[in-house]
Amino acid sequence: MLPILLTSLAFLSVSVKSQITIVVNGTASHPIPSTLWGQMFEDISHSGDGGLYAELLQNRAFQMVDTTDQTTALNAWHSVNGAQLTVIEETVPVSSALPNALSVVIPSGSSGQVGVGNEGYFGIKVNSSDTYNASFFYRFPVASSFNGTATVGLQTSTGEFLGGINVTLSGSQTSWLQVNTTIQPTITPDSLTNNFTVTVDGAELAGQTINFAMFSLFPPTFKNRPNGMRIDIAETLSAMAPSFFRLPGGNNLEGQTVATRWQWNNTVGPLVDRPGRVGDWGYVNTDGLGIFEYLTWCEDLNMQAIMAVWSGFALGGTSIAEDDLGPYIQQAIDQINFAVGDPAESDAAALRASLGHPDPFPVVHVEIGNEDFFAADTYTYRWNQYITALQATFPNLSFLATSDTFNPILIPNPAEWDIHVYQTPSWFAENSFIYDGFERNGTHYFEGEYAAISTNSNDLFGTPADGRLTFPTMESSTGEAAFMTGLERNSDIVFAASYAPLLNHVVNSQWTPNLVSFDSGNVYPSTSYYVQQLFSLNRGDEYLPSTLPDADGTTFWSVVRKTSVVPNEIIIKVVNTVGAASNVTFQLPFSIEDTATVQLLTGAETDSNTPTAPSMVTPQHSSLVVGETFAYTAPGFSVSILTLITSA
Ligand code: LX5
Repeated sequence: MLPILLTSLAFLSVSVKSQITIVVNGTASHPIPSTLWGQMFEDISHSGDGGLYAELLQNRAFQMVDTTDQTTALNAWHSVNGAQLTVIEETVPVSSALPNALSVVIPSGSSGQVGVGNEGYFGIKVNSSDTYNASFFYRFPVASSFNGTATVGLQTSTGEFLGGINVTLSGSQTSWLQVNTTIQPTITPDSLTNNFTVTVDGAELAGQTINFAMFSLFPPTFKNRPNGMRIDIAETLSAMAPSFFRLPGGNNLEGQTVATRWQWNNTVGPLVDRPGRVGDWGYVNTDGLGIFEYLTWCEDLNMQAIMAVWSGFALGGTSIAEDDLGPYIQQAIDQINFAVGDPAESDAAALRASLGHPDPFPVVHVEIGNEDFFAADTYTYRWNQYITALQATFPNLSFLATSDTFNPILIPNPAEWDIHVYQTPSWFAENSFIYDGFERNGTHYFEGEYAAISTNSNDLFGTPADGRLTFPTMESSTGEAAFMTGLERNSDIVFAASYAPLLNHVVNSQWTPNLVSFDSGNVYPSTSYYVQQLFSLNRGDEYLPSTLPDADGTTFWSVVRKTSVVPNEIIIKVVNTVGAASNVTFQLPFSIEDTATVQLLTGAETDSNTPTAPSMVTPQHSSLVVGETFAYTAPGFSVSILTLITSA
């Protein structure tokens, strides 16, 4: 009977699950760069203003608004109890950077609290355990004998008072005066629909006008930094242990016009001196999150900055002519000097020192532009001029080109390239070997932006309809993970990689999917966030070659050794990009302890973390009995991190 039984069992094993045997090599092929996993940032979908940057008031200084269009100029502001609001071009502006002010007329016959309210960035989270720092500038354009108070507070959208404080206002104050105070709410409302208000006694001030400028409201910030970051988003990003932070963009570096490009020197110093700019994603950037805040953030998370400089091309199509690049290259030199220069040698570096940071910031890689394949014809001379000047001025820095690799040919030949790809999940799995074929000629690569952005069945690039994702799914996240095993295998030439975009406000987004979504009170890490986090928190110092995955297959893996711990750890990442489980057997050339830890992210193809199901898919921890040869079943649509301990 036995032969028949064995035959039938053998049949069963073949038809049910494929068996992949993976032989691991004990000799490392190359060290893995410490910068491999990091984050790409730009102010898109309110990633900065209304997101990571903790300012709670939207349109806080009426920057870049057209006073002939009051509806837009008053965006996020509303009248309280009949006050007449007008955004005006002030005859006596609070600063040359902020020409506009809010004129508040208290109508004759007013009574009760009258004034202004701000709804925040699509809501304001109010927490009675938090103390809020509020400020504004005011002046009476016509002096009056008024001596009284204004109430600075937080209210629900239905007018329930959540907390506030009275501050002194004087009618004799005809020049600008800044008021700084704190608000300690006594109530934590369930709703995020709350308002910041500044009101006065309508009867006392009936018929009078007060001008306001540069409002601001901050909750507690990450590391309690003034003008700092929103704690919950900052902590979510920090929990990825990123090694670099690309800033300030992406498209948002470039401007639609030369005049609206991002300019480092407009983003530094007192907030009242920052004009802001019309960003590239449909909203005004306050530039309260400026170069100093960006670079301080990098230090706070122990990250290198991959900092971009404007490269002479604006997205509206303008390239600066070859003979006119000088001032823009000088601005780039000043920007880099602000970050890393010697205060004794450079005014920009001296400015950094004057802000309390005499030492250089951690900048090693500087990117010349963004996606300059859109203007490849002029990038040839723009690259040549920028790199010639910058390399001579900063010989210790590395510079990245952003056009298509080797097309056009750039002189001098770039040592580093920033490559971007947005594709389908299957594209990422099918192209996990893309770097295996790259020549090893000393050139290094930054996979600066990548994400699976649609389904396979309705992909962006084919038919039928556009299957664009709103949030990552386990299909898209495992496609990215398959690609990342390739990046890790090729980390001898890939020195950095980052998913993009990093953040989006779910109420106002210009791009989906994103790594981390949020609203004004909650953060929603996606399935792709957990993939990025699993790779970043489970790094090795050196890569161990193994049996290569089938480039056309559906199961992918990478094996790294962590030599920075004793005993060394062997970290195996196994990715299954389809719904059927995948059986793998590992054969190791060294002895290991008999129990390994497993971190498993798995779910159904369309499983997704969303505001209504924020933790549908999160990493689960378990253990696995292992040996020099051991089997593992990778569930459908999964990323598994197997951590083994070597033994003597
Ligand atoms: C992409 C590429 C989304 C943006 C660009 C970045 O991350 O800002 O660098 O925009 S795109 O695809 O419209 O050009």
